[in-house]
Amino acid sequence: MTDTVRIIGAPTDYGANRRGVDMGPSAIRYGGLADELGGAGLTVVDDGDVTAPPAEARDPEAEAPSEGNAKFLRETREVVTSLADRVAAALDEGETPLVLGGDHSVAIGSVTGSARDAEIGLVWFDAHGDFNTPGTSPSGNVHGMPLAALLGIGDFADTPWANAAGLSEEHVAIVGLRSVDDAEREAIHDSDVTAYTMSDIDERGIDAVVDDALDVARAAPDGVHVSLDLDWLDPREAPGVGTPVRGGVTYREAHFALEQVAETDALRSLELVEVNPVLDEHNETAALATELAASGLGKRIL
Ligand code: EXY
Ligand code: MN
Ligand code: MN
Ligand code: MN
Repeated sequence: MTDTVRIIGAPTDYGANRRGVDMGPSAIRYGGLADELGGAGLTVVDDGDVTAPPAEARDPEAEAPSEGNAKFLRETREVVTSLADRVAAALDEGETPLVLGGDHSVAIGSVTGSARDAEIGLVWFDAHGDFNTPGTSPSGNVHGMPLAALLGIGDFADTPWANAAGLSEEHVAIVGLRSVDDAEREAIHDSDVTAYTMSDIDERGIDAVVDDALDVARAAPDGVHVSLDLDWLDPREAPGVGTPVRGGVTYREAHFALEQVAETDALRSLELVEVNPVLDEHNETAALATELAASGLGKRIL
């Protein structure tokens, strides 16, 4: 990665089941992001936010499922298209994009932009598989679908807006799973994605699992995008998320994992998603996100 980090906010809640995650970029900035990154010796440029009108400002028809069983897919498509352009432009400038969500559907834009004209790997830290499609989703919430969209799984096949050209299943690793729907389980098994559950972390330790995940992603020649869903952490550490699941990684495990990311020197782009300040306690999840970003981007204690 380069020493200049470009912050790009993607303030959406179209893909989530709980309102408030659209305030994530503000909360993370307010939580001290620039200071944390500056303290890590990085040059920080803040690109502001991509345009994402609040759900209330959209066509009331959009409240209903807009495409199949996927809510706000149209609106999500608009946001991820402009986000992808911003991410690709930052990379063209030799900068490291840091995307702030927003719900996890924004990853469709981050990864598509990062994979433009490049063959990249992906590490997806998450409690959830995010492997549903409009046809399998129990909720219709697109934040449960971005990995399937990026890989063109099921009804996402042949949707160029969502199918990241420079991303192959064999270069994707999911880490920390503990909430997976039946159809997602089947789709993950049918894919060439490598998936590690919390049990794998219990059994082997965070070091071995994250090392292996990074090896999977680093097999791609042009670097690694890291997508960090804050619900990867245990809700005791990260209460400000819309879909908390007990039994996640600890504060120290999360930091160690992000330090491993930095150590590989393969990071191409990073995103922090699903911080919901309405559900948070004194902005602590947002502040945690800033600390984890600094670790992933190379902060050293000594
Ligand atoms: N699997 C469930 C669904 O598809 O509705 C829950 C998804 C939650 C996704 C969160 C953000 O990672
Ligand atoms: Mn997610
Ligand atoms: Mn999640
Ligand atoms: Mn190691």
